[in-house]
Amino acid sequence: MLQRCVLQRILHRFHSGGPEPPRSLLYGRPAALLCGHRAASPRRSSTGLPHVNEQTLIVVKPDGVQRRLVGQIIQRFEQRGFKLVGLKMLRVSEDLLSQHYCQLTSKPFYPSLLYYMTSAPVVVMVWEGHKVIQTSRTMVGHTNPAEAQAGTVRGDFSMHVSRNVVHASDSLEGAQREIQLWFQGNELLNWDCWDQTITCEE
Ligand code: IDP
Ligand code: MG
Repeated sequence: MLQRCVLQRILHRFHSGGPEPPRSLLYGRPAALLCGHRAASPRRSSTGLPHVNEQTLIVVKPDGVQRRLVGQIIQRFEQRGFKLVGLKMLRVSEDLLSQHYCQLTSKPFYPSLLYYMTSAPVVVMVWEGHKVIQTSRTMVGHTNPAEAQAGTVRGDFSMHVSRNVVHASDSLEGAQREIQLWFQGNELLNWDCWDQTITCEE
């Protein structure tokens, strides 16, 4: 009930063209975006909701960037309700990539994977939300696009395992390790989505 009242006040202010709602209206806290070093999970966001702030690493691989799929991939995570807390484009070094794929170094395809991933820019992101790691893996689909379900990123946009468009962390430990590998703490933004109480139960 209290949530409904708060939402009605916010919506009323939006529709009446008023100023943006301060966070104090929503959460009884100061209106500010907070920066700082963050662990992937578990931790509390500034909303105090511990269960919605799991984080995962998503990388749009070189084929995804070259095929201009970045926007469509971001859109899928946004429309699902997840919150973007980190985003950058870079040409990844062999050093970083070898750490990222440290479990695959003995695989026969590893040299070509390394070459391909370092051959052109990637877009790397950290997404946050309730069960984001598991949900992202489902959204991304099977490693081999030939086996990926239609409706998944790989099932919709790719056909070969060596060019499967996107990376998603596969576990909590993996996500924590990968986020720390790709991002400095101050590159992640701790901010509150005003729709958080609509997309997730407190
Ligand atoms: P994942 O990306 O679904 O987590 P992993 O087994 O961790 O799959 O493999 C990492 C990446 O290595 C894959 O996304 C894919 O780009 C590449 N890869 C995996 N298996 C093969 C293969 O058999 N041939 C070529 N590339 C592969
Ligand atoms: Mg993997």
